[in-house]
Formats: sequence, structure tokens, C-alpha cells
Amino acid sequence: MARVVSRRSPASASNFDLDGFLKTRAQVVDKALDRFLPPVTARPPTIHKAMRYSIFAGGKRIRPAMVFAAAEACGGRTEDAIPAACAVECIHTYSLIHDDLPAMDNDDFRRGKPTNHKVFGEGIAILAGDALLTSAFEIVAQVPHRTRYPVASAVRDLADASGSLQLIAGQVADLEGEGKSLTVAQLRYIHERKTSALLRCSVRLGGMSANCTSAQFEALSQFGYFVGLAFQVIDDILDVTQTSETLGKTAGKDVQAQKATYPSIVGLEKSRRIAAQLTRKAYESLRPFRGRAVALESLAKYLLGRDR
Ligand code: GRG
Repeated sequence: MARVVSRRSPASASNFDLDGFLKTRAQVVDKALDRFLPPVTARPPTIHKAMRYSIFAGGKRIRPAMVFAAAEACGGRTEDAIPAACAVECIHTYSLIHDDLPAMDNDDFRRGKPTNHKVFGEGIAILAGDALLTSAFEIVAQVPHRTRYPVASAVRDLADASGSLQLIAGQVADLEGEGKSLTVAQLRYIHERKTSALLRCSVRLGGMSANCTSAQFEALSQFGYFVGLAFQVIDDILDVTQTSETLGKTAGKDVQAQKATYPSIVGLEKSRRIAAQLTRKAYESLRPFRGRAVALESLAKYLLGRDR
């Protein structure tokens, strides 16, 4: 009997109600974050206000959406993926607070609001980032135990993605690359770490929450890697094509900081082609799911066409 292999093209994802998916999952993650994080009344209130200011500032919640979409692709339940979804958002928000500090990118706006240090001062902003980083591990330690993935697997994966060989390595290379002309390979090294690592970890944690098979885990890892690379190329493009108002953060920062980006090295048109190529590779990684990873496909498509 002929094997039926579903060849879902990117277009098949267009039937999926991504807006609804993003909205409902963002509500789930917001409610859970509110429960996981200390209330503003907990002493000392300043730090809890500062943590909550940035985490509830209106981010797109892409990483939690990736966790949920990956869990669903593997037949898992949203509820079981909640701790992982909250943990990756805490890491992401911490990295943004620190990235915006005067010692790093020195930015005044993020998520359409004044940056954390502008509101609370540098000392509290550093501590709010530190506290969110710590909270992430307290939260991820609450993932359900799975036969293939004991709790420690999730904790270890998140630590790897956010540690000195990945997220922080990317930030170091990014800082050290300022004002220098980098090769595409050097830029790829930065993007793999500062952006792709956490997106890859998000889908892996989603898969783990659903006790995914090793083939599914491998497919999710590849998908996260490519979608993460595409995400950063698009971010570089948006930095030069969009306004600060649309982005909710200062546009044109890469040029101002003399940062190497895809548009600065290969030009805008080629950058767009590279982003589309990376997104195609992300789709191809989902083949083992045979059409059951429609939320992930739809997310990748949305990210390629996004304007903020
Ligand atoms: C460890 C201090 C420290 C920093 C880590 C990742 C990073 C280094 C800094 C964050 C700044 C940056 C340019 C990250 C790359 C990933 C990226 C494009 C983040 C923006 O993500 P969105 O668009 O943001 O998902 P929202 O606000 O919607 O959540």
C-alpha cells in the first residue's frame, strides 16, 4: 500500500487561526506569570514592580507561543506546557532589560514603553533582570516529569540556552563586534546564540512537556534553529525598514551602534531572500510531523511577514 505522506506547503498554514492561537496562549501565559511571580505588595515592592513592569509591557509572547505550538504538535496539553512557556518568557524579558542598559545597547524604549532603567534606575533594572532570570529556573523546575524527560532535562536545556556558550556568548560577540566589519559566518555565530538558542529551547521544552519521541525532538530542534535564525534576519531588516512607533523600540539602532547586520553586509533584498530560505528550512524540519505541526508552520510564516 502506498504510504501517504502529507506534503503541507507553507500555504496550508494559512487556514490556521493564528491570531486566535496567539491571543489565547498569551492570555494563558499572562495569567500564569501573574501567579508565578511575587505580587507587587511583596517586600521589597520596588523590585516586584520593576519585574512586572517589563514582563507585562506588551511583548509579542512568541517564545511561549512556540512552546505551546510544539507541545500541541506532539499531542501534548497546553496546561502541561505552562511552566516552560513562562520560564522562556522570563529569560527573554531579563535579556531585554539587560540589553537596554546604558552599558549595553543603551535604549530608552522597549515594547512601546520607556525601558526598565529609565523608569526604575539602573540598579533596580539590573536586579529586575537578575530576579527574572532566577524566577525562570524556579518556574521551569515545575514542569511535569515525563518518562523520556525528567524535570532536570528541561532545567538543563534552559540553562544551556541562556548560559555563557549560547545567549550570553551571542551578546558578548555582539558587543565585541560593534564598529567592526564582520563576515556572514561571524554574524551567523552571533545570531545562533543571541536569538536562535532561546527559540530552539522553547520548542524543545514544548516537546518535552508532551513526552515527545526522539525523532520529534530532533525535528523541533532543527525547526527552532532555523526559525530563530530567520527571526533575527527579519529583526535586522525591520530595524532599517520600520519606524520606532511600529517596532515599540528605537529603530535604526544597528546603524547607529555600527553593528554588522544582514542588510549591512548583503543588502536588503538578499537579506529578505535569506530570511525566506531559512523559513523554508524551518518548514522542512517539520516533515516528521506529517502535517500535524500546523501551529508551528503558521508561526514561522507569520514571523517571516511580521512588521514588528
Ligand atoms: C544576557 C544581557 C544578556 C543579554 C542577552 C538576547 C540578548 C542577549 C539581548 C536581547 C536583545 C536582542 C537583540 C535579542 C535578539 C532577539 C530579539 C530580536 C529580541 C526581540 O524579541 P521580540 O521581537 O520581542 O520577540 P518582544 O518584545 O515582542 O518580546
